[in-house]
Formats: sequence, structure tokens, C-alpha cells
Amino acid sequence: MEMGFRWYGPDEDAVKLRDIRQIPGAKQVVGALFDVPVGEVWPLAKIKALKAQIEAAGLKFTIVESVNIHDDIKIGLPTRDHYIENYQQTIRNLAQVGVKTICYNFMPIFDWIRTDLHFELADGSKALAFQERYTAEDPQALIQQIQSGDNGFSLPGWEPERLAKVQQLFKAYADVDATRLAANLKYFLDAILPVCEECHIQMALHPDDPPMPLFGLPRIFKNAADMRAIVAMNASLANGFTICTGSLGENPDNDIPAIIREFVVQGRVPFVHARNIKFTGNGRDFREAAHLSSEGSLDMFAIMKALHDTGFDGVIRPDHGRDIWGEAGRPGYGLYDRALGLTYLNGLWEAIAKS
Ligand code: DNO
Repeated sequence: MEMGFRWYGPDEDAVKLRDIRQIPGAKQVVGALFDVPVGEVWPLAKIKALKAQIEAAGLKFTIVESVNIHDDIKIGLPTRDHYIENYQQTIRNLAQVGVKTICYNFMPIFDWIRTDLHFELADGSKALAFQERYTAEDPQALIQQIQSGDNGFSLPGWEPERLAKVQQLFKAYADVDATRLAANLKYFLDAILPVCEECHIQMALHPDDPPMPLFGLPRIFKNAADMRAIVAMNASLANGFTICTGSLGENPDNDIPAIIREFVVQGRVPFVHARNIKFTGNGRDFREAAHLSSEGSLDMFAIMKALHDTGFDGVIRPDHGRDIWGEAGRPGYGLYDRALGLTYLNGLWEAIAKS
């Protein structure tokens, strides 16, 4: 197991590589090319430059989060084949520099959805939060609210150029129900997994966040049953998952240690996002919490124990942190609380390993 830390690159992240290097136990930088438009090939020279920077800081680069999927692929338009060819070339280019894992998601239009980026906790720290009632309104209202509170950073999956087209996108997805979305995922997987196998890359599909249909858009990775269905679409071992404890944990029916125990032993989990959330008492509404088990609704010890027991040998990264100590970072991706999270998770791991 190695601990990683997500980084948005020299121009887009207030966190510096040397900050990451100073977190005890941080070995991997989970990076991406954020300036390549979704659907375009990631140029080899740019990938090499990113890797060189990370390695010069004494860190490793073997996981990419994310290579996003063009909406034409998710909608199933005839133009998808062109974007799939581009994706195949990106896979080849990433493999050339030694990347082993590609994290991606198959969520229509939005990536993760939160309704508040600065939910104030009793101790004065601020966390991301989700209240279902705000998703009953026009998505445009939520988009404006989110964009006005993003501390000047664009959120992953909420890039302005993408959101500008949101109404068009809703129309384009009108006929895409969960069955069609699943068929489009299968089409994509059947086309790219042979390339992954040739290149020794494993895909790591991220769960839908939150794991339920919102704004009438379908969801296909909400729980263990969905994961079984996705494995059944294409048995290749390159067809893997990112286990995001927060996303799956946002449905209290999901037993995350059980999910880990089922899929890690199959060799399908190269990457884990470890995050805690706290249900706020109204249905599935939640806010994010510090990683420590007692701060939230998830048992992080049980999660780390399941990973340890199943011989997990991929990368774990702390997931979203709160804004603490006066930091006004990229929402969810400041330095301090994620660093605390990484250290805590490493402490759990050491204790489990030595007991
Ligand atoms: C949010 C992240 C997601 C994740 C993508 C994976 O903080 O967990 O944006 O990177 O869904 O493609």
C-alpha cells in the first residue's frame, strides 16, 4: 500500500509539490492534465513533463485522476468512436511513462454534487455538504451557488466551459436511462480494455457521488450490485474500481468493508479514496467530516482493516478535507486537513499491521 495525495498542477493548485513531500508517508502524487479538453488525446510530451516534475520532488506518479469521458460516449452518439479512439491513444501515452491506473467516472453531466462548499462546523472549520432539497430545484441555481463559492478554483467536473452547455446536455441525455447508460459503459469498456491489457493499465471506475439519481439523471455505480453488473459487462481484470468510501458511504445501506472484502480479493481495486462523512439527520443529507472515525458516520478503522486483511497493495489517498487553520483552499482539496487525514490513515495502517 502506498499513500497518495491529489494535486492539480503548478498553476492550478495552491499546494506545492514540496508541501506534499513534507507530509510523512506521502509517496504518490495523484495527478492529471487539467488543461486538455475532455475528449482530446493527452499529449505524450505534457504527460512526461508532469511526471518529471513529480519525480524531481521525490514523489511517484503511477495513478491518473481522472481521464474524463466525453459526454458523446456516455450518451452513445455516433461521434463516440472518435472520442474512444482518442481515449485509447491517451491510455497508450500514459502507459509509456509508467502510469498503471486510470481513475474515471461515468456520471452524466455533473461529476460530484454538493449543495454547500462552506458548511460551517461547530469548531469553525468548513466542509462540503449535501442537502437533497436543493436538488429539487433547477440545476442552474445550484451551479451558480457552487461557482460563487469555489474560492476562485474550478472544481473537478464543474469546469465553467462544461457547465455553460448544461441545458443542451440535459436535452442530449433526455433518452438516456440507466439501462442505456450501462450499455454505453459496456461499449466503452469493450473498446478500451483490450488496449489497457496490452499496456498493463487498469481502469478504476469511481462511484457515483452521491450514489443516487439526481436531477432525473441516471446512476449506474451506486453499490455492490452495480459493481457486480459492471464486472459482468467485461471480465477483463483491467476493468477495475476506485473505492471511494465517502461516495459509497453516502448511502448508509452500503457496507464498505464488505465491498472491499469482495472486490479487493478479485484484484479489481487499485485505488482507494478514504473519506469520512456525517449524516446530518435528514434522510440522506450529509456533510463531510475530518477523517477520524469519531468525527463522522464511517468506521475508518474497519475500512482500513478490510483493506489490510485483503492484502490491498494499491494506492490510498485521503479524500476531501475541511478548510481549517485559516486556509481557503480549493474546496475539499486544501493542504492541512488532507495532510492530517493521510497521517491518521497511515497510523491506522501501522497499528493494524503490527497488531
Ligand atoms: C471529487 C472527486 C471526483 C473524482 C472523479 C473521478 O472530489 O472524487 O471528481 O475525481 O469522479 O473521475
